[in-house]
Amino acid sequence: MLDVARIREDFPILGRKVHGRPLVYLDNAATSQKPLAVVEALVEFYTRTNANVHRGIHALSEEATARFEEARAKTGRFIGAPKPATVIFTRNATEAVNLVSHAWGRRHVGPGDEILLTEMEHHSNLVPWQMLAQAQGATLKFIPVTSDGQLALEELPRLLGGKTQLVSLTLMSNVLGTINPVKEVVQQAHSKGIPVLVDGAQGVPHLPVNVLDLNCDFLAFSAHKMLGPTGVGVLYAKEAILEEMDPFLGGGDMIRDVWLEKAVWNDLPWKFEAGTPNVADVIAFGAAIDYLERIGMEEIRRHEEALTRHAIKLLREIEGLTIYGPLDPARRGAAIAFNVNGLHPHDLGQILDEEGIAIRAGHHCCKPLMRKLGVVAAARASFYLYNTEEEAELLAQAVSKAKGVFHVVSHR
Ligand code: 7TS
Repeated sequence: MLDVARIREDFPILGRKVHGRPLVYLDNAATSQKPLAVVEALVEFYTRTNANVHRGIHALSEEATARFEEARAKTGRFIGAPKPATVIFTRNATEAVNLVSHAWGRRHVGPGDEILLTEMEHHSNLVPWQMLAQAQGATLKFIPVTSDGQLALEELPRLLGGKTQLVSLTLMSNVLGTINPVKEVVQQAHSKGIPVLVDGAQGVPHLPVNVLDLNCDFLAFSAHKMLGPTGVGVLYAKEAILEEMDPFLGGGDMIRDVWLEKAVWNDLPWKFEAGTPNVADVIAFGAAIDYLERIGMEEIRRHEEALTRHAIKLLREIEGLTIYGPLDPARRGAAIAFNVNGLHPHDLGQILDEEGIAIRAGHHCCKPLMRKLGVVAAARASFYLYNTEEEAELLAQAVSKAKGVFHVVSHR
């Protein structure tokens, strides 16, 4: 069992009030809050160590470089990567996917080729492939989503054709909460020699993830959704793939040697990190990983599964409320999207905000999925390690109350 009361003490923001009410932060799928250890790592870096990396021979630069590379090693260990050099820092998960669509995609995807995605992808794992397909004359295919928010896996053998160059799918949906059977998808794709990119933006913060176990070829995720600062993303890829890939961006740090007419590339991972990286935030991300590891991802998953069970049970008791995605907490994460009959999710979000409850309302950057669900928007409550059962109860009470209020207002 997580000692949630103790954990909450590490997150000063959770003690603040919003509109005079204690904050109930349920927008973790958008971004998580940060523990003091992460904030302190930032302050410590800027007050003691600040210097550029991989350059100076002076003490500060050497220290900054060592701590930056230490954070890379930690990140690699956290996801079970065989070598730190297979971990590339980007700005966010979105940039990690774009890195692959440019640097790998332009070489491997040609006219008539296919890229297989799913109908539940975030725009970050959809639009980059649309751009690539358009540039290269390729086609996108999609694993359908069933009415209960799961992938129609029986379609996979048919969809993995001779022209498929890549499969790219999310580990966990940011709308449906669905945890996808990525390992199974990887096995089927690999049996046909097709590599797989996993969008781990929602999965990595909430589930134990091991890239060797998944056997995925690429994994993209963002630090800010897992207690780390904004401005740091990660691309993991198999070493052989990275070695063979051309760089994405050109500039300082990514070169071994440069002449006026040409350049040769640096070793991994720096070949993919042009320009001054986000040194301070990467180091603070290391502190976030330490924090998550101290608590344990298995424990976090167990806590969230129990919270999800509780929240779904309470929300289902509200008449006219529809939850999207699987209802079984074992098959899903703690991002719960829903709609209430006769109540626009934006209005609901606003009413909940007045109660100090932060949720997200909108299309959640999944417009095609919204169309599939037959809605333009949904409300979404998303939980993390510091959320409590009482907060799930406050959410359900506030939704019931909002329904009552709105019913009265709309019938005046
Ligand atoms: N993939 C998934 C599955 C996501 O949920 C998100 C962000 C991204 C990729 C992109 O992450 P970024 O850090 O590059 O922006 N999802 C959300 C969300 O659900 N609400 O706000 C951001």
